[in-house]
Amino acid sequence: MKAVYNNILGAISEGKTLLAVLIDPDKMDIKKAAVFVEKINQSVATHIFVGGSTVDEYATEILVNEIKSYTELPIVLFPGDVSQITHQADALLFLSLISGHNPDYLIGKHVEAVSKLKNSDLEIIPTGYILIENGKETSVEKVTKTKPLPRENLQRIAHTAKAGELLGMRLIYLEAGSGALSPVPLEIISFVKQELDIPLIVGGGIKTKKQLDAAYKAGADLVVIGTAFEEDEHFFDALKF
Ligand code: 1GP
Repeated sequence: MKAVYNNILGAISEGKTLLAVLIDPDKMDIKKAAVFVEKINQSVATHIFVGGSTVDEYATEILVNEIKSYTELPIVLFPGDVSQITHQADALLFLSLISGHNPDYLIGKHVEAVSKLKNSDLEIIPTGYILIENGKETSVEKVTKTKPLPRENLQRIAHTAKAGELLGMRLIYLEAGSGALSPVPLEIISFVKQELDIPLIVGGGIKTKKQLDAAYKAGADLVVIGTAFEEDEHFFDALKF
């Protein structure tokens, strides 16, 4: 057991920032996983997240098993659907899409997941997932049929995050969407951070070291990057200490 959540809290209390590399099973060629994971091992990354909006059944489990044999980093599921839950990972972000009003993503999918979860050793981390408008429709919007929160309504975004915390969620994830044209604005990150007493995850559209550092400075405790690594593995070198 890796005690993923407590380790996140511990790292934050020591003033550390965390970085998750997101691997989408739908995009990762399993034959290339070993080399890719080795790059992650050599980088500043602290976590591997696995998930995608649309993934073939069993693809997640096959990929997680493969990744596990090459790394000691915690593997955290960031599932787009119940079918992506596998006991082979260390932890599961049990996501509630609290920026939207689709009951399937607020409780329906969770009920569906129980038969998979009740006898599992997966560490389950309830996570409030908040989609922020970024100028183009994201695949999360399409799949979940929800609207993101408008960027300019800072108060609403912050109160949504706080409501998630008050409902018992252990993490809040601000999401601009995979491959977003621009990341979550820094003022939104700092505004939300001021409201929260739980760790803040930020992801979507972060493609440079400058953007990564700015997200941390604004208050992100853990940043998630997928596309930038998929498109150019040299980005790992850019992030060296
Ligand atoms: C997507 O937040 C993650 O859910 C990461 O986004 O692929 O744009 O890095 P990118």
